[in-house]
Amino acid sequence: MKFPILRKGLHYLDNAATTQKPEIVMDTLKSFYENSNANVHRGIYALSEHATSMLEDARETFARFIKAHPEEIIFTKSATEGFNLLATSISRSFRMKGKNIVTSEMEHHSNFIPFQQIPDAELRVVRYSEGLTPESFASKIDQDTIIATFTGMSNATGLITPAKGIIQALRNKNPETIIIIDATQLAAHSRIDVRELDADFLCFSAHKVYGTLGVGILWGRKELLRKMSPYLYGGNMIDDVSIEKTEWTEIPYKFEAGTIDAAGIIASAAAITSISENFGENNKREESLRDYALKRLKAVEGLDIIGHDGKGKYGPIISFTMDRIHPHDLATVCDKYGICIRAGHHCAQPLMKALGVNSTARISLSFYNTEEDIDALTMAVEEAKRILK
Ligand code: ALA
Repeated sequence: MKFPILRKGLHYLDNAATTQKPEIVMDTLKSFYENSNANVHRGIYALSEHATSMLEDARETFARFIKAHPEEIIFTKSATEGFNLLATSISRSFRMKGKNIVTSEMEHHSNFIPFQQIPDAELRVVRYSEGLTPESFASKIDQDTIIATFTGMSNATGLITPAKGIIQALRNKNPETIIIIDATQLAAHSRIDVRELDADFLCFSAHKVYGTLGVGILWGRKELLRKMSPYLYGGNMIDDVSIEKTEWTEIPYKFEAGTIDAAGIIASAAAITSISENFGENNKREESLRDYALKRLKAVEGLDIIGHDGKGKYGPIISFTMDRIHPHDLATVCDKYGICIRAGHHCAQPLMKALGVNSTARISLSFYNTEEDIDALTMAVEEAKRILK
């Protein structure tokens, strides 16, 4: 796979923010707009039917990627929109008064705020210090828990939650609870089988699995999706509209109001097909790069790594702080050497508060990274110490 942007001298270590795109993504986008562009599910002419069939093939590709049925795949504009869709649609469809919602302190804001903002329901939060374990989740849930939502992998620290065990514990205590998984980070680094996982909903974004910006994937159990009210109202999601009332069309289209980014979805599906070929080997490479990075960073005096301490599993994301150096200053020094790292609160302020920091520096690795990228980072970290301390 070729990644044109990865020219010599660029050390891209911010893959949790977005991954770089293989050539096939740009080629597919160009070809779609040159040869196949028409609005999908609307035209009764060959060009539109061709674009529609390409879109539905892409839906099948995403379904295969997580072992789901195509009709359970809803395209949104981001994982964030997926969580907002769920929070809004669930509260439009089920009684929320007297109910509670369980989540964790480790969530990205996109999987926290939409549920925090639901009126009438109590928010119960599993604290980071309790450990994100089946037991800690089970201790928060009761017969009134309507939603439990948590991440499969922290975007801020790389900690992987024992999602299957947590889901089993939740199901044992309340089989009716709607379980949502944030797979935004997990999707690029771990094979997902939604049936085996046994959640009800799962969201991720295409741009973090080598697809285009502006495409989100929401998987949901069809029985639940059929019961739920739409999130956005508009074109292409109705059966019949009259002045008195509107009847919705079937899933998944009921949740896809408006013109969707067919070109981006089709190009993102091409990325998924391409990465699926060597998925397991790529994940192993990411693990070995993570171990190399941990070894190099642990050797830097004054650098504190968050987690990666033998307790729990971690993906290829490493967050760290440095004695008397602000993460933003560190990121600026790194940038001078063409090293892209993220610095900040990573849209996970409750977690930052639990860790007792305002921000961290973070590297996040992809299989296309190299040991040289990590060597460049350690050199820049030492340079930052020399300049800034
Ligand atoms: N959620 C993305 C990140 O963690 C943007 O960087």
